[in-house]
Amino acid sequence: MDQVRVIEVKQSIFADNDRRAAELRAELKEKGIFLLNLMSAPGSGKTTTLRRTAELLKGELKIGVMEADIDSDVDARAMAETGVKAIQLHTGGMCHLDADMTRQGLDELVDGDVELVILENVGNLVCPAEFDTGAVKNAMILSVPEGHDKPLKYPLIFTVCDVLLINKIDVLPWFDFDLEKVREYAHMRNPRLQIFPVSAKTGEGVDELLEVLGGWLPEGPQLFPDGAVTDQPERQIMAEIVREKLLRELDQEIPHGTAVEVTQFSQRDDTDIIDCHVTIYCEKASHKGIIIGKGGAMLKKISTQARKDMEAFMGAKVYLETWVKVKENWRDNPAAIQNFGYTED
Ligand SMILES: Nc1nc2c(ncn2[C@@H]2O[C@H](COP(=O)(O)OP(=O)(O)OP(=O)(O)O)[C@@H](O)[C@H]2O)c(=O)[nH]1
Ligand SMILES: [Mg+2]
Repeated sequence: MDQVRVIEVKQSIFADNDRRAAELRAELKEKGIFLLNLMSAPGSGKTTTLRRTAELLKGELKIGVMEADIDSDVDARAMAETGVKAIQLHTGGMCHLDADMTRQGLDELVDGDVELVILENVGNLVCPAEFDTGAVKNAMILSVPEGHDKPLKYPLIFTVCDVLLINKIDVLPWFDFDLEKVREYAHMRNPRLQIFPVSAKTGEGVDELLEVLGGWLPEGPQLFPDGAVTDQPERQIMAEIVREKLLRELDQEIPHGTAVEVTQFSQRDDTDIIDCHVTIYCEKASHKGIIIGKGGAMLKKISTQARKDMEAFMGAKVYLETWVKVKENWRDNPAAIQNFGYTED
């Protein structure tokens, strides 16, 4: 894309930014637009994280991104490459965005078909934290090379955020960065802060972040009656998805003898999130160990792959919990076979 729109935003002449931010938040709620404000020091990985998020979510959600900077359109161009709507906001030298500046950007970006807007605030750990933008949630990134002492030195930004991403964990081996210490210091500032170690470069940890984001978004269309259990065919398809992943990963080690039972499949009240609980049955304790894998790695891999397919099939966020149990000789037991949804042929 050759052109991205650059909007020169003007700081509010009104002193009461908090009130104007609250008004903007209420208007966005009415329109069904979720605004997320992302803050961090320069270079900690905001744009890289947003690019990865946009790639993963763009088929599911209508996303818009506002890139704020004192100059250049580098970030908006990078975002536009992912195919999401992106505009660049120039702050005229200001090191933050206020609610009116955010509103000016939204007026240019939103033309009625955006559900999630992410604002990449100007890169620094001080000024952006002092101005409410009108966002529903605030997230921040601290990257490994910046050091684990930052919650001690820049307290406010950790206090106003809902989520902290510890980015660039792929370079942890080369830095004296202590994940436990940063958790401790950040929670001293804000005990409610949700903390996610991620690598925007490799994608590690990004799924967990997307789950939180999905939980925040306004209600989508109701998929089932509240708390209701869905039709059997959908449960069966969920079981088949898990079984397919099992076979793909472990066909050599466990050729036969696994069954998959969906023990819960329901929609959470007032959300479009589906809770899906699955038990994988195998015939031997040694098979259970193989399915779970070293440190749970194999089960995590299977569950992650299955969850993605389930979400694509259902068009909704799925919280998948998976257990593995040994049920010796279940294939000789007709009741068990029927219970797992298999026919005896
Ligand atoms: N190793 C590693 N590098 C990363 C990661 N995320 C981002 N980077 C690199 O860090 C540099 C800065 O990333 P950006 O995404 O531009 O950071 P930013 O926070 O948007 O920067 P500003 O917009 O300038 O404030 C780039 O060279 C990225 O490739 C990561 O997870 N691991
Ligand atoms: Mg950037």
